[in-house]
Amino acid sequence: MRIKPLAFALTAAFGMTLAAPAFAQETREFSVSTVLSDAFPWGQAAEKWAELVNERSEGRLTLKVYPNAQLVSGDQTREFSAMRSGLIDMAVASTINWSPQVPELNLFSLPFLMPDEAAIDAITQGSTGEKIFTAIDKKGVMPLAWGENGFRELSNSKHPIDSPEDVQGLKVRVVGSPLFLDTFSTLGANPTQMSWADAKPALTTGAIDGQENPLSVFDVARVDQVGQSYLTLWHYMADPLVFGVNKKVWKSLSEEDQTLLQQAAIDAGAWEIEKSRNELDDTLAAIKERGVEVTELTPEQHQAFVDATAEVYQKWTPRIGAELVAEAQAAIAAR
Ligand code: X2X
Repeated sequence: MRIKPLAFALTAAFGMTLAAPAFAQETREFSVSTVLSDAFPWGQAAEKWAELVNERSEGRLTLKVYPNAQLVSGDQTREFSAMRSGLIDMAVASTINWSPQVPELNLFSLPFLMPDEAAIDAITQGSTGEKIFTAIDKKGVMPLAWGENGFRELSNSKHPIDSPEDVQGLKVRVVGSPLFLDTFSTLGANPTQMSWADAKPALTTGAIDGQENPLSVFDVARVDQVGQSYLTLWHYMADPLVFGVNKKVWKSLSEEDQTLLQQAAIDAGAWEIEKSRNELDDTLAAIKERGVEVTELTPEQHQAFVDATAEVYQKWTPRIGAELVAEAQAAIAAR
């Protein structure tokens, strides 16, 4: 965070009598961390936030976006800690990357909890979402709004996947909390945890066989070019994005600027969610066009994956909070 003494310089130059209220306010710049750049919807969400804040504050507040998790040297699961300690002012972050520090965020990673977009909204836009924000707040970061990375689909370099048996023995890259290791181990895969920065090189060398990410990430990062020829649309989970602010930074803002910052985050998040959902069909068409073999599951095939991963709930429901999980399930059922 930098405070530019512009107001004082101008005041001095023009004399005290010309010190209009606009000049009396300092200009400030804040860092915003993201994992993906503005080539992806995720980075675009952060840039939109920056643009709205700059416009609405008439240039007083500047958000500078640092993509590729560079503020934590690519180690995306350290982002939350870095935000809490003040190394990072703000972030647009995946629930996956913050889940090691905020157990409640593992809710979204429970396999096959959310069947569709309305189910995501039923959680984030309702009382469950509020409770999750309270949990983030208690852990030391001020959450402001939701965005979306998207439903994560499974790709690999070996063969088409339409049953749990097909996943057996595959080396799959995952990130986040150990929940992901459990999901893939339960399916008989060989999951290995690594950052996104390390994933593409590992796919290129064949050190790993597969990965899971939203279609937009698969498409823009050209994951097909590193041998990922098979893609299964299993929608096993979706990671929302959270717009968040370091607590000290938040408290240093006037009430008006807090409102401005939060409203801009809400607007940027809503804009990005709509945009990324609208782009899905075209993205899938582009992926198919490039020769990727895309597998869609029949209801029976889908159910086989649901059954095969059911035990993840037994282990993780107590860690996430039984009440929270039940509330989310009820909200989804009532959507
Ligand atoms: O690392 C990933 O897979 C990514 C880019 O989707 C996240 O940051 C969760």
